[in-house]
Amino acid sequence: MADDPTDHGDVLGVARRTGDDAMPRRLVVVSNRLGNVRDLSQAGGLAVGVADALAERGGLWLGASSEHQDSGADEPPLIRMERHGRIETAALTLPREEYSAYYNGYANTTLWPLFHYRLDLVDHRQEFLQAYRQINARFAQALAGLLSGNDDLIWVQDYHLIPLAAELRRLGVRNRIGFFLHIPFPPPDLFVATPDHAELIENFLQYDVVGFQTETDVANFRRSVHATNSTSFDAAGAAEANGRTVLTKCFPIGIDVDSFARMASEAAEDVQIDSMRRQILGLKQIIGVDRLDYSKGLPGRMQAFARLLERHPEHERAATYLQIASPTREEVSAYAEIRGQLEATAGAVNGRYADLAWTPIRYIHRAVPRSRLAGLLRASQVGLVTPLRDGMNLVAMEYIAAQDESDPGVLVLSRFAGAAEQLAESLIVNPYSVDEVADAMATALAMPLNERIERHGALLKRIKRNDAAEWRRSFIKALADES
Ligand code: ADQ
Repeated sequence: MADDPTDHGDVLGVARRTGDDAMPRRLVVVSNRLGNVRDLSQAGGLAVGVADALAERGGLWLGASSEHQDSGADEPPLIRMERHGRIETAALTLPREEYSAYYNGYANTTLWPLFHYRLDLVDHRQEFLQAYRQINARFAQALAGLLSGNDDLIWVQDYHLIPLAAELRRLGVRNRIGFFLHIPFPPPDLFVATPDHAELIENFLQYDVVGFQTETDVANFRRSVHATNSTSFDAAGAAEANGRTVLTKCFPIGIDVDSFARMASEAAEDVQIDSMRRQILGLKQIIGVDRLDYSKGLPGRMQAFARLLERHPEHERAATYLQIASPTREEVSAYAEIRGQLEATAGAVNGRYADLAWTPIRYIHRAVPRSRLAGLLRASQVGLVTPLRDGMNLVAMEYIAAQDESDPGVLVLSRFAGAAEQLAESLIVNPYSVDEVADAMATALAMPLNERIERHGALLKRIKRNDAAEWRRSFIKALADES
């Protein structure tokens, strides 16, 4: 995508045809927050994928407004409508405290850690659950009034909105409703540890299609449904529930490979200067790009870099590690803790190894414009993606897309990222083993050109086949029941 915020004709203005029918059914996407459709240059994969799906068919995008109501929770939500080319957006203004208990509370202190296998961080509070139910009911009420008929296809995004279909059904909505979970689904033994598991499963079963990132997540979900209420799935992944057939399936999300590759090859001047400086000094760069989230395994990654220097001292003053971590969910206490831990680890490693000419770890705690990010990924010889658990991880794919095909870098990838299911030619590591990650970095830094080209070629082919367009087409096809 073009970096110029005024240039959004590609995404918003042009009616790209899906080729399947002349009058596609209207698509209605619902997500917790609306992407900034005026400037998608700052948006990650999800916002771009959703905007492209809407631009292709035309449609409506409903999400919470960044402005909140201060007064009584009984006021009906205000809806602000805007049109951007073929996309209509509806921004819901919701009560501030209730929104916080739903978003910081149930979504990010109950569901996020639970679904990332972190029972130790889960906080169950009745007021969080109440707010979660209430905000979903408000979304449903608003959406019911915006539907143009039974033909609209409703596509709900992510864990914030699991009860939305149940709320819509209660209001008499009979449309096809699909749900896509962007994060992992835990195994049944972990899932049933939440007191609300039966309610969550009932809510999932109100959809027509429930999509996941990986086959592991699909299997975990089906087993959890069975463990909760004995419902079984047939060979095609369908089950009968509430008088409706629910299809469960894996739809791996991807990126727009060509546009990211284009951005990477048009790197900003300061990125080029930085990379020339490193070339002159003979320094190789290892890069990590993440939201600052405990699921991303960042402290372990920094420890692994320190271990690389211990076990492979030839990389002292020859390798540098750049970590870009954007601030996120700062109101949630576990996020403040991870930030402190990371700053302390970076400081300790630099304190031990740095000298006047070499800073081992460069740590940037802010969001970076996507075009610059693409350039930095291209200028790095190793991409380090080592989450402890991740739904997919788009940075892994962005790293591959950004590389120079004639001299590509090497991806080191956690086996616990959903992306590992398809990116087998990367160096797959166990992020809980500091030694293993350190050794993989050493292998990547020393890998000969022919092996790098071979691995990269295979990975590039894979991410082109499973790209963002394929993700949205296959989901919408299942949702429209066109298969
Ligand atoms: P996230 O947990 O946000 O997404 P990820 O898939 O890596 O994780 O997507 C992050 C996006 O934000 C990428 O496009 C990345 O480039 C961008 N980004 C990250 N740090 C940035 C920074 N400092 N500056 C600018 N941009 C930055 C959730 C799930 C994932 C799943 C996605 C999509 O947790 O597992 O892959 O949704 O489904």
